[in-house]
Amino acid sequence: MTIHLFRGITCAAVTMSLLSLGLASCQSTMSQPTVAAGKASLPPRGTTTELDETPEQRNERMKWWREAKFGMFIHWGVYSVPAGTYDGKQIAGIGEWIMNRAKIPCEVYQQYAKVFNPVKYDPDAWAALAHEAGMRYIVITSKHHDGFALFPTAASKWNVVDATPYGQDLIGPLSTAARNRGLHFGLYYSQAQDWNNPGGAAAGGHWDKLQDSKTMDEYIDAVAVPQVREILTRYQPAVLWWDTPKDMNPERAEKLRALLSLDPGVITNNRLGGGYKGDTETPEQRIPATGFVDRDWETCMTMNGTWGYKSYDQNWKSTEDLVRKLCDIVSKGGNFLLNVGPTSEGLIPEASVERLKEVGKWMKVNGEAIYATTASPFAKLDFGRCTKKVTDRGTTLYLLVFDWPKDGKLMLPGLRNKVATATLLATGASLSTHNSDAGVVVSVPAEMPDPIVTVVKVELIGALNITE
Ligand code: JFZ
Repeated sequence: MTIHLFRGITCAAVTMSLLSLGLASCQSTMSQPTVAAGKASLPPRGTTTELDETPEQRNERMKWWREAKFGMFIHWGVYSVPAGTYDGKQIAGIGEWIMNRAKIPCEVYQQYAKVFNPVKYDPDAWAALAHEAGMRYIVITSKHHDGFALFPTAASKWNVVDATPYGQDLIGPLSTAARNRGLHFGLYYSQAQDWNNPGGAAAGGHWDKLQDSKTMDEYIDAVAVPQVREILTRYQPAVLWWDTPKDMNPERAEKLRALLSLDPGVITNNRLGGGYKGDTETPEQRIPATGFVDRDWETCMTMNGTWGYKSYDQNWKSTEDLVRKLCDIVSKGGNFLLNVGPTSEGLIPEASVERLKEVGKWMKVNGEAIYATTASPFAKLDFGRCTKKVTDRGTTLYLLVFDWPKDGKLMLPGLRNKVATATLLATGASLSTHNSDAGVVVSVPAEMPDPIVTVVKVELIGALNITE
């Protein structure tokens, strides 16, 4: 029996045995089956893309996201109240998992909502900060694994309006503020794990009998489906970021996927489960060695060691590290979704604010080398990374220099094009170049002008020509 996959790949035997286990998935390595022979009851597979889009329509839908390159992830919820400490003990691991890690009973955890009162929340200040950092989109947790909805919902009382003294929608005002700043606005939604709404999945299994008082299918029908319908219709997010498909299956996933038509153009990630691939790969806390073939991708990462706020995590990455990570990711064709974890008062930690402003200073000068660029044409460069822009007129390379050359020469190995102009992007100062047997050599000043990353812009004549 053969299963035909998208892009003409087949993976018959493996998929078949997984299907019979109810675990249909060739997840990480291959595309998903459209129709499994003899399994007519399976729902149709694929994203909205794979089902009813031409490649041109898909390119059009993905355009803003591919050009944006840099976004802000926001993990915010009731877990910012314990902020990493429960029962007098610092709980190891990421802050938003504290309920699961410490096996806090639902009734106890729900008390935190009674003191979740983010009176200092200023959605316009958050949007302004993202904008100042050079970010082009925001993705915020509308509901994380603790099941707490940051928006009003008819599907559960466990939400900001019904369960907190603050009593107001947190999502709508940020959606408005982001759009007013010209940012795209996306929502994260934990569709599978939900530790407070009965029947939701829990990594490691349930620890409170309330969690077992309904089935997962009841949870999907009573909570996840209505809430996803609410957020898609009310906020029309540009991104819907699913997470941890624990215990998802094709039937459950299809109920959620079917809602995407409520929000035309929405971009989804690969974490819905049930065999759906979505639009984007989501390497987490790491930058892949190379990009993905034929897949859009986005690295999400924390600035310290946690997504949700932990009062005592001061393990911050440096500005230089963050800028270089952005350069590394973009040179491989990906996007960078960089996280902040606001406090229960509604403040983004000062260490994050400082770094984002510094990243923004670099982006203001060098953003041209980041936005709307595509991946480096070179397998390896001794000095750092590279991005490119290809137009009808020619090709522009942006050399992202991490290690300033001692001999004053940047080598572009195997490059055969003539160079029209080479300049320091920051100042426009022109640089001399020559073509050697080994490739193009760009001569640079003795001192590194920008120790974070110095960008050299190289405009080439004609179509890119690289031979090793
Ligand atoms: C998930 C969440 O559990 C976590 O709290 C946070 O929201 C993060 C962005 O996403 O954690 C994951 C999800 C996927 C992987 C690892 C951690 N993964 O694919 O390796």
